Amino acid sequence: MRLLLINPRFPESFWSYRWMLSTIMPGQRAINPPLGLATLAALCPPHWEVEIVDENIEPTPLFPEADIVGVCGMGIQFPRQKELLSYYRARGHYVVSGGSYGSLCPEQYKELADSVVAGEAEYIWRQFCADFEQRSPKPLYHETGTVELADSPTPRFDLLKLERYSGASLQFSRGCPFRCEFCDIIVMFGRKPRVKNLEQVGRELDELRRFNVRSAFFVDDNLIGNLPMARKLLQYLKEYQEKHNYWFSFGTEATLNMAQHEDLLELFRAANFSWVFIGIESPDPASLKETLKTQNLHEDMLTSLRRIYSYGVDVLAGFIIGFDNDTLDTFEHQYRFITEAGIQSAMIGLLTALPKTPLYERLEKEGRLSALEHASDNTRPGTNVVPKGMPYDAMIESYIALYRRLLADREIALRIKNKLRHLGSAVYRDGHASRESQGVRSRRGYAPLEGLGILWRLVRKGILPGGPSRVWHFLRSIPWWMPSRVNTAISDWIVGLSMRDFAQRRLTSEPIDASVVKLSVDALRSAIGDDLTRGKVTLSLHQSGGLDLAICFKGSPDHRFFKRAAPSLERFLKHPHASLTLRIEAFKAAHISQLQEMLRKLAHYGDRISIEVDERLSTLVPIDSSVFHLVLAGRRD
Ligand code: B12
Ligand code: SF4
Repeated sequence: MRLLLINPRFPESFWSYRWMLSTIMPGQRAINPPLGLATLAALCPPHWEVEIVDENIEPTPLFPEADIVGVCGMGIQFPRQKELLSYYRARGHYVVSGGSYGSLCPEQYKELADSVVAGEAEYIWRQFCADFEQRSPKPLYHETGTVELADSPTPRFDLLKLERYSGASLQFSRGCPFRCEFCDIIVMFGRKPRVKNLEQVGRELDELRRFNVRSAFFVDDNLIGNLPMARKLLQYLKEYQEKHNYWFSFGTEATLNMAQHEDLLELFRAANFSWVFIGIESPDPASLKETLKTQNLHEDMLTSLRRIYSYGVDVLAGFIIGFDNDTLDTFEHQYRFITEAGIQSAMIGLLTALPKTPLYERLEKEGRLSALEHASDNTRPGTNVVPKGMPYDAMIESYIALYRRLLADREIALRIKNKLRHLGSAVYRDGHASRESQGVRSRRGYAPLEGLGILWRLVRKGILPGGPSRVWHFLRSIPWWMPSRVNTAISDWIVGLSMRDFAQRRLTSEPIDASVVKLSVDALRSAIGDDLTRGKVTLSLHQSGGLDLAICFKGSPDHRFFKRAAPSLERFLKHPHASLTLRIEAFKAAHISQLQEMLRKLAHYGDRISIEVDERLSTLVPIDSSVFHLVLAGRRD
């Protein structure tokens, strides 16, 4: 049996870190690989041939040789997941849906997939495989109980192209004991954390070492959800690291109450956790109480954060604005907190109600869910929640303004300073051993030449283009006298500038300047005028939410078309609300390299470029669907 598993392309969101990946880390295409698919692959019968395609790092195959195509997806991927399911289904493949959103809302997939796999797959996927081999697969496999994680296999890391990601992931536990009102995790995985045994973890780490992975992310919902087991894990990891010369740098997600357990923090440090993602959500205790995030109320949150820092563990954090208790003043409170805490990677989102959560149910009863906005991305200037304490439009404006404010050069530098003041030494930070572990050779981090390359690209493509003011803030934020902290400051600049690039392009309410658009479209018309008059190419402009320019190749254009069109198209796409649709109905093989050259120039705007290639031409004109939105025509041969 041949199974193809696909992770659909993500639209850009906070965690895409697009600028960082495309500018500073050439070769890396995404932050993390799809661990769910690697786990699913390991659950298949051994005689099945399995392939994993992650459309975020490689194109999806248009004519795969597969009996079954399985497509996963978070809510944010749902539109692309639907396209992929319907394309492969129309081509005669048996299609199966699974993953995060399908686990939360299986009913959405009823018409889209031949079989819907909802929930943890360890038991039900094995059942599906057996049924499929017996030619009697069912339309729905729904895990309504929970899975013993001892029954979860070592993921098939060998099927992932790990070198194209910033790090790899593994999982120790599922579930979280808390009950935050907005959370879908406890709806999907329950409030009783379940864990793998330590031998399983050891096997997974051995596998990752085999693939030369140094940076590993425990994707647990809350690594310390089961405190006694978390202690055992950390002790185990500490010993593992000692035995393997501190091979790994770890990161994870955990709750802020980790700061209440100094023995635990010491273990985090000893096991070489360099960062932890924490849901801080709000500096306002009333908002935290409202959303039942009571685990953040043990003490002053800055004190907790600084204690975590003091163990050499950096903090990435999530923040939410839009609780009923929040007003427009909340934006100022959040700004002050994030700045004082020195949190560079601050994922700030507007309160969003995910289906099936207690928040969703409450707001539905109160008639406060807006049908206009979908709830899949928490980091966009919009939400499906009708706020109570402030007008919607003012909230959106303040949200955009908060990001802009936090991402000014001065602010990035200030946060670095505020953090470094409290950041203790890690066992290994940036290749420098702390006193306790002197003498043990560090094997993590970048080789000196690689590190220099990163710094060089940051300075050339990130710092210098910001002019003298950015250069000044950069220089004053680097603790040159503390070499072990220099890399932390450099990473924070990379993160800050990447978020800034994201916010500038994605978090904007800037109206389209019609005259600028007209200029670039007129320039395009005159550059390709001959092809237009000969009817080889048609051009039209449509206004909906933004502006879409549609170009259709009806005949083969002049070979100079592509070179001439590229500069005006680039100018047009500079506007964040502008998009381009290319429809290729006719094409000459001789023009492929010119088309590719034009697309290479436009790749930066790839997520706003849709390309539709007539099916007869799809092998002649290959389009990289990991860069552009490749429109998939769902036709049968
Ligand atoms: C790791 C992680 C990430 C990583 C890696 C993402 C990736 N490439 O997979 C990063 C940090 C990049 C990330 C980013 C985002 N994430 Co995220 N992420 C997670 C996290 C913590 C763990 C996912 C994981 O790997 N689990 C381990 C595997 C083994 O379990 P699993 O995925 O559940 O898979 C099981 C089953 O679902 C099933 N299965 C999985 N796939 C398939 C496919 C088929 C065909 C079948 C049959 C079965 C099946 O089998 C597996 C074994 O049981 C989850 C929380 C969670 N617990 O799910 C959030 C989560 C998935 N993320 C979420 C969100 C919102 C995002 C972002 C949009 C956030 C943002 N605003 O930027 C971005 C989008 C991605 C991007 N821009 O890159 C939401 C999704 C909400 C939803 N229900 O749709 C979650 C649930 C967190 C939350 N509650 O807020 N994320
Ligand atoms: S702490 Fe995090 S995972 Fe746990 S219930 Fe709250 S939001 Fe969900």
